[in-house]
Amino acid sequence: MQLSLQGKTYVIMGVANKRSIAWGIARALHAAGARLIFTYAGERFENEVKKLVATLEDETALVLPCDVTKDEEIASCFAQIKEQVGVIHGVAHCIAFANKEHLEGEYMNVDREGFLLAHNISAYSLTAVAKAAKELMTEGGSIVTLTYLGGERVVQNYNVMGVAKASLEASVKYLANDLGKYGIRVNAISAGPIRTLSAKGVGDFNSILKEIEERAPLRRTTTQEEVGDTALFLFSDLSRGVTGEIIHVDSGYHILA
Ligand code: NDP
Ligand code: N5H
Repeated sequence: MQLSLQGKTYVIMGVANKRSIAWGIARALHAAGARLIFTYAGERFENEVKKLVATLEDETALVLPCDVTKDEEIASCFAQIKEQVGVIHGVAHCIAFANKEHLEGEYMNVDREGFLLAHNISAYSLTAVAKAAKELMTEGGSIVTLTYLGGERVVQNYNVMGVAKASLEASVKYLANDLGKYGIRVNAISAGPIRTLSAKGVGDFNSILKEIEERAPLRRTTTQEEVGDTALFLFSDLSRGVTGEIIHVDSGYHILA
């Protein structure tokens, strides 16, 4: 059994720039010989994504719009993929959003609209995407999403995103149960903090990283490459017995009190 993904096709959702975790996953899958399809939310990052994808020098790569708040966009995105590629073998869901003002201070200050927005984009979207992807995953496959420790425990400032990640993690388990009979596995990677565009503007991100360097069992922060390699394992047959799992790729930080 090998880690080669030659002859397999994966949809990568959530590349904003070269720091994106989704891009770390894309590089690992590309190196293993996979064909990749990229989706982006808004025109804001379309050019950035296209520029990055061009660096892979793979003429078979596709770049399509898919704002996950729009059912019709999810439907047309996967319809286009079906038309142009046919069968897919997996999806990397690397998408989350909450209003900035709800990522500081007390959790309970979130309003109904902000709560629903965070849950819509960061949790419900996995279920909507899994349902659309299932139709193209006729040879079975693997769906991978990204979560964070703040979905299991209270982490200062993570707030409504922590509640949304708890919902995402429960969705992983229910989807794994629904999709197992079709040979489709569903897992999450709980990544340690990585400096990405989403993490930008987080006041004390430096001190969060410093605490990990000082206290995490491996005494270093998490890299995009580490997450990419674990995703590669989850997309390959080496993980064929693993589903409904939340794998921590965080230098072991989650085991600490
Ligand atoms: P990025 O900012 O690079 O990626 C976030 C992505 O979410 C962007 O590509 C953005 O797309 C996408 N997105 C937001 N709204 C929508 C939407 N409506 N439809 C489709 N896509 C949307 O940050 P990360 O790489 O850090 O984040 C990826 C995932 O990793 C997230 O789920 C995050 O919670 C998780 N994670 C991150 C950690 C970290 O420390 N960085 C730690 C643990 C988990 P666009 O740019 O096109 O708007
Ligand atoms: C405990 C922390 C620090 C608090 C930070 C919370 C981060 C939450 C993640 C969400 C996804 C950030 C977010 O929605 C930011 C937006 O309000 C503003 N940013 C944008 O619109 C940019 C341009 C686009 C590209 O971003 C998105 N998401 O579309 C958590 C950290 C230690 C770890 C961390 C950063 C976790 C995580 O889930 O990302």
